[in-house]
Amino acid sequence: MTDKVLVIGAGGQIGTELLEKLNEIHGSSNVVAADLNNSPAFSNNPYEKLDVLDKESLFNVVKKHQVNQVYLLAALLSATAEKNPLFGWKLNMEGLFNVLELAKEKIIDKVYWPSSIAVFGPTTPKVNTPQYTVMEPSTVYGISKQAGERWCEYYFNKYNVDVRSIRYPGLIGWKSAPGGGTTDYAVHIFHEALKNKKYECFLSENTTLPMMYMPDAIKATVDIMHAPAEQIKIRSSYNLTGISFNPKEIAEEIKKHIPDFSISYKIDFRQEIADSWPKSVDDHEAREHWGWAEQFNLSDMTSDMLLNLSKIK
Ligand code: NAD
Ligand code: AKB
Repeated sequence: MTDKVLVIGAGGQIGTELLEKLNEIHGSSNVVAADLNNSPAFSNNPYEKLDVLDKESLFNVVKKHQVNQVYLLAALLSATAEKNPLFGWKLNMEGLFNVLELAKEKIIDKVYWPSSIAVFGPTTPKVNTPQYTVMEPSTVYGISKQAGERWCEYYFNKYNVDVRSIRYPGLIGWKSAPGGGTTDYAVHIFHEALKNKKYECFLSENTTLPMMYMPDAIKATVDIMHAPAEQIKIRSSYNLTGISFNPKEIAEEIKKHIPDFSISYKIDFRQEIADSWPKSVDDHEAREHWGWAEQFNLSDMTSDMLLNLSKIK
């Protein structure tokens, strides 16, 4: 049977790029893009205007297109959720429940839902953070992701729901804009370097965080979704790592291409969020269970970002 895939939140930073890859795999007519608003990124796909909080409309879209797999990307990210905690909790949790319930009722048979390094908190070991460790997130976003992970595992154990998840680090890509996270600086810095040769960073120079280039994140996403079910041994969410760096290090890397680029610092509320997250994570379970391996290091990513952004600027 041909898979019919629904991507909810398809117009966001990840959805825009994931859609391209899913179109290659399934054919664009089998990939339905859903979001609050239409986007040129969906021009090849069937589009549904959908609020994931509207359970009935979600059900109708799934039935109309005979969807059997859902990628749920709609969420408030860390910085945005801190500004609106109750709505952040509502969207991130109720959206997930609405999709998990469809899988529980066997209306769909597979779910992808991303978690984040935000599940970790100030009491978590910061270097090479293990898969299983102290998790006391201090942001509403992190609390919602940690609760979401627990519910994913619960639905798998109790209802045999085939739900798969990755704890993405901060993602960096040139095809789409970031959506309100703490790691967004690592995308903005490239745009500003090409446009103005300078960047004012909202995190301090030594704030090291786990990061990943978007092609690696998209590869991980489709790999975990296409792995045989028995290889997915963790049904909460997998640690996943690509590169760890801080603003000073990425600025140095950009200077190799744009020698007169300069960075300055004006710290804001996102520093506290970043300080609560790991510097690096240990992802050996993902590597062993379903063969995860990243392709891009900091130098490869920087060259590729600057090359592609300079073509479209
Ligand atoms: P984004 O903010 O760029 O995109 C989210 C999309 O969801 C937007 O297009 C938005 O319009 C849509 N949306 C919002 N509310 C909706 C609703 N009620 N119904 C339908 N659509 C709605 O986010 P992203 O960066 O693409 O992240 C996608 C997922 O990946 C989120 O769960 C996020 O927590 C997770 N994640 C992202 C990163 C990252 O660095 N981008 C890192 C870790 C985890
Ligand atoms: C954010 O900064 O909120 C996201 C994330 C790491 O979850 N990029």
